[in-house]
Amino acid sequence: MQIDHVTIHELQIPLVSPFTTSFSTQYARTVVAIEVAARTSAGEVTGWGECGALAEPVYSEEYATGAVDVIERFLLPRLAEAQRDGALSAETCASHVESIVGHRMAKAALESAILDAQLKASQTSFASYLGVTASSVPSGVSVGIQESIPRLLETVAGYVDEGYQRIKLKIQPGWDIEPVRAVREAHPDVPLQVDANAAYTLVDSAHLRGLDAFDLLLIEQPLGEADMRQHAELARVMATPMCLDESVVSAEGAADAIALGAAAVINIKPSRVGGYLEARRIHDVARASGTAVWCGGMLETGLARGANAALAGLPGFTLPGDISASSRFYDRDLTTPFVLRDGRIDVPTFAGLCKQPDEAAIADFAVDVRHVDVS
Ligand code: OSB
Ligand code: MG
Repeated sequence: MQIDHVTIHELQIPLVSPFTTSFSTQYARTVVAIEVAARTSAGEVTGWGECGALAEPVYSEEYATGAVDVIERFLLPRLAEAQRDGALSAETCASHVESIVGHRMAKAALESAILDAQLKASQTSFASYLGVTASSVPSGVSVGIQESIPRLLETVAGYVDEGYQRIKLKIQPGWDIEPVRAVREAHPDVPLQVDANAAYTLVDSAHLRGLDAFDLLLIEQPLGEADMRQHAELARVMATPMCLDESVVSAEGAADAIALGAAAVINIKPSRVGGYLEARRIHDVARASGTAVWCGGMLETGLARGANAALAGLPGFTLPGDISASSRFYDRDLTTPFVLRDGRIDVPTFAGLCKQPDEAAIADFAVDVRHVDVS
């Protein structure tokens, strides 16, 4: 395929309720969406890709306007250069931008847009591209830190009533043992897990062991992003399975984490690891060693929620993902909404990676639009 124009949309979409984690409170989601206009043997197609970066570099080093800058200034010129020498494909995209260090979320957005265009041109769903035959995947929900335990119980009860099959509670020092105990007492059988987003240190080991009493599926990223060895040490003293999110950004890193005993489980977020192709490699590495994986999220809009559901249809995704309905985060999504059916999200059958965006929503939420010529 040949790409002539790329449009970088920066959007600001209100959240249905504030989402608080150990690193910040989000009131709206800043979304960078990439639109590529491609010429293929099947004619002209438009591909879309969503960037996982948040507005501020508080979850990882990347942030939305930084992603816009790196895409415009460094990634697109390399893509333009590469396509002068031959046709582009999603599978070669990463190699064209590998001289740029890091910026995986920016790279993932671009690769997604190209993959979307490529799959649309060949009339292929992302599920069939992956070899996924599942028609739906179980849906879990990530519950932010609340102002009080009664408020938390109300929120969790609402999600359980909606049919969510697994609850993930965000924790931080001062909001951990007691909220988890309260939810476990109210819902003795609900599959439950916690996510600390790197809020603790090894000094907290004895305290964190208190979570072992609540039959949790896993504890996600209790320690810092760079603390792989320390996670292995904590894993040795806790009964709750150790899961890494922030610390795993590549298939090589996943292999190291598994070998070190730092991860009994891996949260695979396509955006964090540079895209869906690397996400599949991590799945393959983990599956080969019997390590469970599940699909994490970055408050994706409808542009990326379906692709996450397709990815989660791969056989190694043995735990429910943070793939909730559009209504978990948005009153108005960028696409027709994803909905829960019996606690599950359908694996899309449409051609491509992204659901067709609602042009009016894209226009209404726009805060910045840039047109880049890459011909
Ligand atoms: O750590 O998994 C995380 C959202 C933003 C940044 C980091 C995380 C999250 C979530 C929400 O937990 C996952 C989702 O439902 O999209
Ligand atoms: Mg996490």
